[in-house]
Amino acid sequence: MSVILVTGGTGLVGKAIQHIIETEPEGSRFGKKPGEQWIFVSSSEGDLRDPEQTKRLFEKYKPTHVIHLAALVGGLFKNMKYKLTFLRDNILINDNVLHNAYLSQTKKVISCLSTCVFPDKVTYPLDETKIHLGLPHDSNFGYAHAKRMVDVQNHAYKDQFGCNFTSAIPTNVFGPHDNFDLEGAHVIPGLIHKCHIAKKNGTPFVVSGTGKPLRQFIYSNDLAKLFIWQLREYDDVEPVILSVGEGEEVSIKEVADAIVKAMDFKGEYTFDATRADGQFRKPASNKKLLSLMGGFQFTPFNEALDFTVKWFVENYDKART
Ligand code: NAP
Ligand code: GFB
Repeated sequence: MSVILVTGGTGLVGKAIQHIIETEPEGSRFGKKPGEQWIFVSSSEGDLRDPEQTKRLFEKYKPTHVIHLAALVGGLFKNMKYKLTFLRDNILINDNVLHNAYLSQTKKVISCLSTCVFPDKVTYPLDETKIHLGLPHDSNFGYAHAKRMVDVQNHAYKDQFGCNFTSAIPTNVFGPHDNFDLEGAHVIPGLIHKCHIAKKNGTPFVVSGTGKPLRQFIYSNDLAKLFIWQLREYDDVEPVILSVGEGEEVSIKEVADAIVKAMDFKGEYTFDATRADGQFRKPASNKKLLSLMGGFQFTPFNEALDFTVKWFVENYDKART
């Protein structure tokens, strides 16, 4: 019997993993396996910044495996505003989860980093060997340092206690059940929400920044399959980048144009260049992932975006806005 605890299980990525586990054929590569119990928890079951609540969560579920997603998460503007909070909350969460996994002899933990942890000044493409080769972009140095520390912790737990702790490095993620809150959201949910408001009120759709920065975006349901693969088939302490290919980089303007098209927005559409652009680009290589998996079919960006826009409009009343 395996008990797989997914911390942060009610968020964008957690909900996608739950969807894949519940919809893929049982026993298939990305489906639930016989004898597996999957548990998806939010902070209502325990604030993981608190050691006692974390201890009680592990005592309650006694997980054999953990996919550790729980984190204080946000887009560029929220990260710029709350650097200490992102640093401290995420350090607390990660230390409590990893130490309780060690104490309760959890067989395996996959923790979640992000491509924003990479140095801002380093040769491209970004790959798993470059995480610690320089400072991250200033816009999210709090979050980035907390996330980088997980890689350090994983190596330390392995060296001293032989723990099987590893990590995933997703690129920017989007999909249903995202956080669409205008102030804290990442770019795609933020712009979908903004465009929805502009269309409803007949007001301008204003994109922050110049629109020039480049990003790679992975659809949450694709990322979910990659996490399930990593849980089942990858047991090395070194992280794996979970991303679409370098060739899939798109500009923020291309993203905004795609949102305008997907929402059939006909109103005024402008850019506010007085707002920050953040990191210009962070092109990550998925060569290691594809060589280990033997290939993977990513959902085309526009198809995933159309589905996400449709989900948001249909679930506006219950979405996180
Ligand atoms: P999300 O939608 O904001 O969900 C965050 C999850 O973490 C929620 O279930 C939340 O539960 C939980 N959580 C937050 N603070 C907690 C606390 N103190 N104690 C317990 N649970 C807590 O985030 P997401 O986008 O799914 O991100 C999941 C993981 O992917 C994170 O580790 C993030 O760093 C990483 N990631 C995300 C992206 C992206 O573009 N979204 C990119 C790269 C990496 P409540 O709702 O109850 O607070
Ligand atoms: O997803 P995002 O907020 O974060 O994207 P990062 C920021 C880029 O989108 C900047 C532009 O170039 C912004 O100028 N943008 C345009 C907007 N309009 C908007 C908008 O309405 N909202 C937002 N948020 N951006 C994040 C890190 O960096 O990457 C997180 O801060 C995390 O920690 C995430 O790692 C994956 O891609 O810049």
